[in-house]
Amino acid sequence: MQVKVFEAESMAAALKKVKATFGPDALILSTRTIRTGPLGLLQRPRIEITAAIEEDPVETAELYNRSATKRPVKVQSEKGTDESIDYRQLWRKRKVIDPVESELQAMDRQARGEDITSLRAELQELKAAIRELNRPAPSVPPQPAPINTAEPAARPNVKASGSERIERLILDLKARDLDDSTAETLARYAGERLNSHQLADPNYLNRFFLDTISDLLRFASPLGDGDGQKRLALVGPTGVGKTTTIAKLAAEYLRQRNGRVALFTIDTYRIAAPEQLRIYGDIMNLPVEVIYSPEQLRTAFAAHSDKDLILIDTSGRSHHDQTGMSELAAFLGPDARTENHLVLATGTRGRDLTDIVASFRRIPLASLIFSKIDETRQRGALLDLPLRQNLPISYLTNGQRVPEDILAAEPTLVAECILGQQ
Ligand SMILES: Nc1nc2c(ncn2[C@@H]2O[C@H](COP(=O)(O)OP(=O)(O)OP(=O)(O)O)[C@@H](O)[C@H]2O)c(=O)[nH]1
Ligand SMILES: [Mg+2]
Repeated sequence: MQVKVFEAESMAAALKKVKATFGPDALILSTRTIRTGPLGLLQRPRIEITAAIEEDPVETAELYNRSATKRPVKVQSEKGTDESIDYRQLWRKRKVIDPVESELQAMDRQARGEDITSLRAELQELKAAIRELNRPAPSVPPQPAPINTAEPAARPNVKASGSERIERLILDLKARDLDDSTAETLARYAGERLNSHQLADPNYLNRFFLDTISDLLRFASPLGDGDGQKRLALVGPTGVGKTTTIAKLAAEYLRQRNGRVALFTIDTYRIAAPEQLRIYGDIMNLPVEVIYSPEQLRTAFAAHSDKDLILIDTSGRSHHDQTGMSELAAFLGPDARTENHLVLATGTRGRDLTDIVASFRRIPLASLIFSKIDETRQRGALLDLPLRQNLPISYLTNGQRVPEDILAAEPTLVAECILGQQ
């Protein structure tokens, strides 16, 4: 990755320099206003942008510059002949491996055919048991167990299960970051349903947990559902990847179907925020509306009534910021008829996640998007939080690349992520 600092007299001029050097794949890492020289504050402020790129900057910048003129771009087709397409088409033609499809192909269907379906009838019971454990969090966070002192026999509640295998299973599930009570419920469930041979067989056990976890969760696929205009808003704490995920979703939608898309942002909190979305809008040739008030949002919806999909970016809000939450509710309350997806960084601590969801419930929440799954192996929240909050998962994001690093949430994939097999 190359990182470079760009400086100019205005945000627009600085962004132009970033685009010219790094092209459309540039990542805007930070922006700030600087004053230099002996006169300090009296100097005219300049804008500094720190940007980064992972690919060949010359090639991408050249491609972008040519597309910005709206003239057809010459690209080498897969057959080796030249063909003229516009940038929007080029974007759609990017080869994106469907992770779910390739995952399904890779699965051992034979093995999955084994008959554990009778166990699924019991899952409602298990769901209820896990929800039952949704007690208010203790005021003092539990201390993590010191490494290597987790002697199963020393744990009285574990002893009650009466099986060393179950004890080990509980520890194993906890090591995968599952909440204590969820780990114990799942392990006991396995203990009740499986015979000793099955419990001793790691492959069988693995398949059992994959299927059990898959069946416990609910999934939503907002881009694929329903007729009529879709209005998807991404909300969440600061820096979790909302804007990047908006760009990924727009690209994914354009790749899948020939729909009309507009990008809105109500993130006018920081000077560079609308610019970040504008860059993505430029790249995909999509209209971008910067919205300053709930009234303007209504007007913009009316102006874009011809669009199939409107993606709405919002500013990151600390869940402690009650004023910010009220502002958000004024934009995205039930009247706005938006589907609000809460984006959460997967590595966030469990108690914080619970507090964040509680705060964002000021607006109607349709589903959860777990971002940055590539940054942590501690992914128990993918199971605990949706179960306890009774919310479906719609997407996972697994990197900074736009549009590639997004996965539609799908049962096996999510279960594998939770069990650390992805
Ligand atoms: N590793 C990793 N980084 C990501 C992912 N999604 C986004 N990022 C990075 O996280 C940083 C913040 O992303 P943004 O999309 O600007 O986050 P945001 O939620 O819009 O941030 P605010 O608008 O400031 O609240 C950027 O550097 C992104 O490239 C992901 O799935 N994995
Ligand atoms: Mg943002």
